[in-house]
Order: sequence, then structure tokens, then C-alpha cells
Amino acid sequence: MKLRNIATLIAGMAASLGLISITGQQANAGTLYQNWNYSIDAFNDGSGGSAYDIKSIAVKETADSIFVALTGGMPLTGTYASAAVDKNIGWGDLFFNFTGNNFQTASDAKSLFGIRFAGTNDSNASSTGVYKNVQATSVTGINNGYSSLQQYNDAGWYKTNTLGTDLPTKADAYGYLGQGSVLNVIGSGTKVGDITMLTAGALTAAGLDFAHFAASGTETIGFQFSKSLFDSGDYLAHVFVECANDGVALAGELKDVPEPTGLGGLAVVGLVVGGSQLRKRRRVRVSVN
Ligand SMILES: [Ca+2]
Ligand SMILES: [Ca+2]
Ligand SMILES: [Ca+2]
Repeated sequence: MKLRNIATLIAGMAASLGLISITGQQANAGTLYQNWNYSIDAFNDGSGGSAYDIKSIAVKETADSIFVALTGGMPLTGTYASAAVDKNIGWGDLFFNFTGNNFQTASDAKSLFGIRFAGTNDSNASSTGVYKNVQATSVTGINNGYSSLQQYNDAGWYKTNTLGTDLPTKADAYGYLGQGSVLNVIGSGTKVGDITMLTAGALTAAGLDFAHFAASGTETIGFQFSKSLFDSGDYLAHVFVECANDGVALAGELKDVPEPTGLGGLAVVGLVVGGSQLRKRRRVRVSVN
């Protein structure tokens, strides 16, 4: 089911652009393991060395929460870089696009969700958290980075799965992100809630296992937030580091209805309340009479 939805999503994006073919892509789209949805990024496509190399992104959905995990060489607080304006290059912001349109179109329409999880990066978002009605902007220029995705690829960093297993080819990446400026942080948007950072132990307890894919980085970052803050349906999510030296995308689907057990619980509550009100009405009638 997941594969079909992702294929439909990407096919829709491709059809609207008329640029890419999805032939052969479905076998690569999305990888579920222990309820986490993984996209494995190319290794050694991090321009600048291991600190800039992302290895994987994974997302898990529960009845009330969304979990996100990233792994690679980049610490949450970034790494020292003398050529960056703030002397630091770190993670950009994470985007979720539920619109079915390509990233630029969704950004122009201020239709993205964005998550600032790195409190020391150059995001325009005022604080960490979940944002809606997001328009993206680029901070590669102040982080000694690439002026465009094409420049990154043409510099020799392109590899298969250079934006992860869900956008495996250059054509897929250009079809979704374009060849131009890498819009890698929240430019504007409305904050709707906070995220909770998770320890390695909490992530493991939640079933995260990058090692299953031999994709464990030296740095693993994870957080969760309430599902009530978010949209649902098919999505494409992606994140770049601040200089666009590496990036990864993930395709998936988030459900919009409570788990069946939750619905059952609500039904029971409804019966109890209804019964209680019925008894009250009866008592009132008795007292009036
Ligand atoms: Ca990588
Ligand atoms: Ca920076
Ligand atoms: Ca990459």
C-alpha cells in the first residue's frame, strides 16, 4: 500500500513537470522496518568530509505522535567552519510536503510544513518546533555552500541515491527540487507547536534501527511531536545541511484517523455519557411530575 501511494505521489509530481519517468522507481520507494519508514542516503556524497555526510532519515507514526530520526556525521549543533558567516555549518530545517506538487510550487504557495530541530542553525524560524504555512529560503550563501543543486552534482558529488532511496536519480531530484538554489531552511511560517528531542535510548526503545541497513552515523538525532500539529496523507520530506553539501529525502504516508482502539474507546465514552444524560432526563421528568 505504501509503495503504491508513493508511486502515485511521485508519478503525479513527474507528470506535472513532464520531466522524469518513474519506471523502475517503485521497487526503491520507501522501506518499512519495525514501523519506521527509512530512506537510505548515498554514503560519501557529503562534500567536505564525513561531518557533512548524511546516511539516513526515518519516520515513525503512532496513534498520537510523529517520530523523526536522522543519522550521519553532522552533530545537532553543527561543526566549526571558518568560511561560514557564523563560523558554524549545521543542519538545515526539515520540510514535509503533503501537497502533491513539487517543492518550489509548495514553497511559493506557503503550503509546506517545516520543522526546525537544530536550535543553533541559521533558520528564519524564531525557535525550534513545528511550523505550518511555510515558505522555504536558502542559507547556503552564508554557509560557504553550493549556489544550486546542479552545482553540487556537477562538482562530482552526485551518486545513486544522492537524495536517498526515495529520490534515487538525478532526474528524480531535479524533478522534485529543481536544479537551482537549495532552499534549506524555513523562511517564513506559523509555529504550531514544539518538538521533544529524544535520547538514543528512547529511539532504540521506539524500534529505530539504522544498523539494520548498515547506515548508522556517528551522530543520530531524533525528536517527536504531536500528530495533531500535522497534516496527513502522502508526503515527501527532505533536509539538507546548511551548505547543501548533503541532503536526503523520504517519501511516505501519514494516516489521518485515530487507531481502531481509539475509536472503540470513544464509542464507549459516548455510550456512558449518553446513558448518563438519559438517566438525568428521566430524573428531571420524575422531579417535575
Ligand atoms: Ca550521504
Ligand atoms: Ca551556519
Ligand atoms: Ca545525500
